[in-house]
Amino acid sequence: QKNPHWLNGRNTIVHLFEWKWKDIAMECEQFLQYKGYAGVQVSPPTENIVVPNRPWWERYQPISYKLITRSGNEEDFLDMSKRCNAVGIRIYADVVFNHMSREPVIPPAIGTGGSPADPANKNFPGVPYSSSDFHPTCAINNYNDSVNVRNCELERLKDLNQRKEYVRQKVGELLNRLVDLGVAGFRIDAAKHMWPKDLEYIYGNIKNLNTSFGFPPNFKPFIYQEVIDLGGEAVSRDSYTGLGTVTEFRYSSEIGKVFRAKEKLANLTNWGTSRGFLSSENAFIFVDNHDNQRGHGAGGADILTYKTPKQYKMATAFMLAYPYGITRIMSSFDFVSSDQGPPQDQKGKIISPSINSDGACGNGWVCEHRWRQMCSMIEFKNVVKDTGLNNWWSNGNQQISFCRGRKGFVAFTNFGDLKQNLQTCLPVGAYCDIISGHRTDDSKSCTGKKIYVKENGFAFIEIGAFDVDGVLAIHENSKI
Ligand code: ARE
Ligand code: CA
Repeated sequence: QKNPHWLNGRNTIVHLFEWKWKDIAMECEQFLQYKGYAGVQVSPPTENIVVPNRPWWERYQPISYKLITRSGNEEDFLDMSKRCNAVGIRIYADVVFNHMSREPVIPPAIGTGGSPADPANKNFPGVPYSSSDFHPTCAINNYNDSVNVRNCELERLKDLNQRKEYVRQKVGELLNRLVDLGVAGFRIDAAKHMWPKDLEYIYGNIKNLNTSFGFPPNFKPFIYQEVIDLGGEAVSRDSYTGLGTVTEFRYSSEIGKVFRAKEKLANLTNWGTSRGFLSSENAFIFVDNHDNQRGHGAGGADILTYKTPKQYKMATAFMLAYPYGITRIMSSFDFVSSDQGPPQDQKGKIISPSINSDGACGNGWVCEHRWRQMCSMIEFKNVVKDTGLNNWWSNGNQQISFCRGRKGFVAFTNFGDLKQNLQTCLPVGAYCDIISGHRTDDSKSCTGKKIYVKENGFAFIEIGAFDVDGVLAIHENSKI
């Protein structure tokens, strides 16, 4: 349950937040498979309440377990799963089973699949669930009380009782149907608000992955549990690492601080577990997620997002260059207000991303996963697989570099011009910097910076303080 089942030569999950299933299938076939990505996290596929103006967070208020949302229906989901798995891209479903929706501000409650519900009376005929399937109403108001956190309502969302056999059965049916549809694993929403022993029971009843989607027999679904734990609360991430991997929000918070220059890059010799993060095989890591990119989750103003592109690309490059954790990249729609939902037409249908001639997205989608710098570092991570980190250098302040075995080299400056002769650990020759450009198809020239590595592995590395990107990377496949 800690193995994300990535194919060889693939890494990183892209969260195609609010994308429609049809568009994800296209993106798998036309882009992700060629760039070395490993999988896609999809938005909650279960029927959710329709909230006026369609804020993004309506999808975290289930009305039923029917697979009908603005992203598509069950047939669309199966088509996406078949097409993505056929090109080696795994699908991870964001599943919300801590709770159902809250009573709507304007009754009646209606779901994206047309199902009625009466949340105020904890009645969800679309499942069906009735009030006996929920905890008694109380509000989560004390994160120092682990019972309050599990048995009361997050944001007044009706809190299911996963101790009940019937609830476990309905959740199990949902998860197993998604396995039938070819998913490789699950993001467990609000895992912190469910008892580990209930989750253990539920996970234990999920069937093995579906071999007709290319999974070997007896593979268990990959589990990554959303547990926000920056320390100082009653519920700890350590209660969940026995069941599956856990989102390491301290990573997201710390990496934002560092690349906002609130800390010296030179201090990054102390990273990973030595900085108090989870062990690498338990740590599901990201620079930002759909909550904290808009102030809904943990990490506050330190979180880096597409809105500060230079720092965001440096932080993402560092995350992908450094051998730690299971990595995810956020792919957003452009937003101004934190409640704003995805681009939609007058009838409330989600508008598909357009793909411009330069490969960037339009129609209000940011597509960070398509940015050259992100894709280059995904390739870098694939090239340096199974190497360690060696030859760390720093100027004692905001300039660092390191090697990955003898296969890759990366350098950063977060202040001032970097102009140094540095050990790249690579064999002698000329290499293209994959951040400022790329190697041409004929492997004969570079569209960006060119680096000459001498016999002794040293090269003159230059990153101007005001270059577009504050990072430079070369690897054995960017040699000309
Ligand atoms: C929305 C409105 C609320 C309204 C509610 C019901 O914003 O005002 O009362 O609807 O109508 C998302 C949004 C919420 C939204 C919810 C339901 O973020 O704003 O409520 O959908 O529509 C805690 C949980 C953590 C959770 C975060 C948001 O521990 O699990 O809060 N994150 C997941 C998802 C969210 C989603 C939900 C859960 C609900 O990623 O997208 O909410 O399904 C400290 C604590 C953390 C706490 C954090 C933020 O860091 O340690 O535990 O996270 O504060 O409160
Ligand atoms: Ca709960």
